[in-house]
Amino acid sequence: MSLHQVYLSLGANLGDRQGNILQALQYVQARASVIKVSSFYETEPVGYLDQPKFLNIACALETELSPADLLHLLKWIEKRMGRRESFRNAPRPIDMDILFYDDLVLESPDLCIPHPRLHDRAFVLVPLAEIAPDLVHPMLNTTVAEMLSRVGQEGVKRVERSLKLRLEHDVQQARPAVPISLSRVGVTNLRRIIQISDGGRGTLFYAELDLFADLNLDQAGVHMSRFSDVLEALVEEISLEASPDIESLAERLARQVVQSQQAIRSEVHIRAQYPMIKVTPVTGKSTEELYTLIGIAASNGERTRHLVGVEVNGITVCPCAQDMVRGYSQELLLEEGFSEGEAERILGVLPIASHNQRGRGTLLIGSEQRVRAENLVHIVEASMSSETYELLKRPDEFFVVNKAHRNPRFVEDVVREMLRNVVEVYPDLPDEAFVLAKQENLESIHQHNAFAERYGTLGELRREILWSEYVVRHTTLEEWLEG
Ligand code: PH2
Ligand code: MG
Ligand code: MG
Repeated sequence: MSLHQVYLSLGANLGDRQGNILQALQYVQARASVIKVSSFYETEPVGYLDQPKFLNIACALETELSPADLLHLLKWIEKRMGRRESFRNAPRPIDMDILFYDDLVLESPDLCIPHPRLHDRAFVLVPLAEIAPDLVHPMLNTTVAEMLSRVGQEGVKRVERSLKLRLEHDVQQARPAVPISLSRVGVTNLRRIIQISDGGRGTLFYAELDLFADLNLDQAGVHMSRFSDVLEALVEEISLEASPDIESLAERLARQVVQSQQAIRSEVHIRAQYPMIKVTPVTGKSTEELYTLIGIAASNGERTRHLVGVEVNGITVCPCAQDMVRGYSQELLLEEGFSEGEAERILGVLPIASHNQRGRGTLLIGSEQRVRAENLVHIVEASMSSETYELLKRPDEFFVVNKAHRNPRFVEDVVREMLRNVVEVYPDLPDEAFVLAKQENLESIHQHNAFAERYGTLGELRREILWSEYVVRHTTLEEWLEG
């Protein structure tokens, strides 16, 4: 089915004129795509003069409908919206006229295309020239702009779309009943598709965003719509040029939130679903894994700080249950007549059963220096009993089970492994950098989860791991973001 380019003129002079035109545009989209819509114009009535002023627009459509079917649809909409049969040029809640249909010329008793009076009607030509000045009339061979230059434009006035609303006082700007400042006010769980270039071409990701600003004690509310404004403007900007990484996107947003809210401080959190190709350990098959990429930023207008992080699933094996199984196996071997030494040797060689769980590790790093999220994925995976894969052929499955049972780890162990890996892998990061490592295990023998976390500056972590000094104070994420 081919698509036809159609131009319509819409007019209304009864009831809620603007509402009627918008309603008609909504109905027409049941069978056509609206490509362009002109501004709204208030126009003096032409033809039958003793009637209210009109509101007129022009729009461009794409549709598969034939001219007759399109006319049928437009008549249906007019009727659906309460238009009654009346005399020619009578006032009406909505009038929808076909101006052009491709470059078709058609003269039939109930439909003429192009519209026979369009070339001398300013209320048609002014809006049409706004969206299609170079369109050529297939019979007259002149452009819309040329036709417009030959008619008087008086009686056609561009108007802003508006509602009969009195926006006298701004409720958000009013004084609150309880004059106390708030630490964070904003929107959470805002869902968007974001674009990250990551070195190469831009890739689209599904993301959830939280945006906050602080609020001073003499203002009732933040402008919630400004958060979406900021995001919308930035999304438009990054559709031209993707952000290099999730943390710089968070940072750009944080800066713009501070400005638009006239806040002292802002904070932005982004979580995006990030696919990475992994290769299975034994059979070498490629499989796609989804990781959660995290970008966090805070700004006070002058200075901005950001973090990059990941959330990764893996498997952990319980060391404590494994130790009990080991003790039990040793008893069995001794009962079977093996010597203590033989039993030890056997238990040193064979894998030993335990219960295991799906673990979720989080690693965040805050630094001016670029840290790649992909690298953090591998650090977290290496810190659990074993990484996992979406696709596992049988030998791969055995690899995972065996690896996990040879690396039994509690949540505490996993967090400590992550920290040690970060300290040893990033000697080049400064002491002021921030690290947060967290592990949550979905226990298989309980309904509850096990949890462990450590946060602090890299300097604090180094003092403990490298110099064995006990650091009592752990710098929190909030403190680090404050700077
Ligand atoms: N429509 C008419 C007749 N006169 N005048 C204005 N200003 N706007 C219209 O849409 C209009 C008109 C017949 O459809
Ligand atoms: Mg008409
Ligand atoms: Mg009509």
